[in-house]
Amino acid sequence: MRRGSILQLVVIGVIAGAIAGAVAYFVPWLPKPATLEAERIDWVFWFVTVICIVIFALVISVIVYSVIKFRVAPDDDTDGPPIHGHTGLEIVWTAVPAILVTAIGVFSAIVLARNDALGVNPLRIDVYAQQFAWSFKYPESNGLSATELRLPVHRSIQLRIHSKDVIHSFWVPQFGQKQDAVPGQVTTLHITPTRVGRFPIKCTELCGLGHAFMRATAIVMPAAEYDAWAAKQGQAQSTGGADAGKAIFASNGCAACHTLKAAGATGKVGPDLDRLPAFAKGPGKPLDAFIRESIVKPDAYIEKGYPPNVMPKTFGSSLSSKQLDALVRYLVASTRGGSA
Ligand code: HEC
Ligand SMILES: [Cu+2]
Repeated sequence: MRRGSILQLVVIGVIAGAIAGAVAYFVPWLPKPATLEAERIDWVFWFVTVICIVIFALVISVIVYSVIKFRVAPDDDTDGPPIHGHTGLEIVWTAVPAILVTAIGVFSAIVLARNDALGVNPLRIDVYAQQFAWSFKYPESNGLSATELRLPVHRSIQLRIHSKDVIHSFWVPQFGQKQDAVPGQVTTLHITPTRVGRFPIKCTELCGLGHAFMRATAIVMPAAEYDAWAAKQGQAQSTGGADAGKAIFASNGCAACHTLKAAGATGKVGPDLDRLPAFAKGPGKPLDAFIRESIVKPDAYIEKGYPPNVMPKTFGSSLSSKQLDALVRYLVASTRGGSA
């Protein structure tokens, strides 16, 4: 082959590689990682991407060069010369991909093994998925329950994922991994958050009509702040006193949908809870029994003018019976006071 032809091949290849490289690098295909595990996964992506770009450049240069160089004249109807295989070339194009694919496999296996390895003193948190809401329980903080996932930064965390009904999937794009929530089985996901911030939690397995709304928020906090929060909330929720109900109300998202003066809540999606004593007359139940049923089985009685299937059905399982007692007591006390 002439030196001029090789130079042309190289120039075409470099241009194709530069364009593909720019598309890979400058388009924000993936969110900025927020865990060590996501950073490692990003390295795997880059390793594979670079290999692909090199091969792409090689193929494009040969194609473009051939299309230009070996183009037949419009009136040329003759057959091309008969060509037999080229053993050397065949060995190369079999061996090189075999090596590359093996390298990708080894790289991925190393990343998987390291990502799954729990660090020292891992924090274990239970994640509950249920049509169509997430809830979280912190066994190390007195069974503290919440509807936002608070996490300390730079700590090895094992999420134990449960489903109460159908298959869901836990996904925080910035954490880089998805994990199915399978009924009757506990799946795990290991993460080590690397930066403080708020990240969306999405269900990424079509699980029914409300699937698109099955969202929650992960909040990565400085370690000291997390410890303070967990200690305070865990303590408050487990005392069973007046503060317990208030703390449970605050950390389980009730305020987003309900108005309750005592809690400073102004949500408008569901009924105004300050009017619970009047609402209880609807089904004709004692106030505490009515409140308990409304929380555990929201669809047992639907308040007129409010939508069914909106209030999460998870509280019956995500709150311990002690927490539920405290919450009911709190609502009874604060609404009786307000309406008397
Ligand atoms: C996503 C919005 C949402 C959240 C979060 C939510 N609720 Fe509700 N809630 C509703 C809606 C809508 C209704 C009315 C439909 C019904 O009766 O099920 C309702 C009904 C109720 C009722 C019965 C009121 C009545 O008059 O029938 C109670 C009590 C209640 N919620 C308490 C709570 C508590 C306590 C929490 C937090 C642990 C909570 N809710 C969280 C939306 C929500
Ligand atoms: Cu789901």
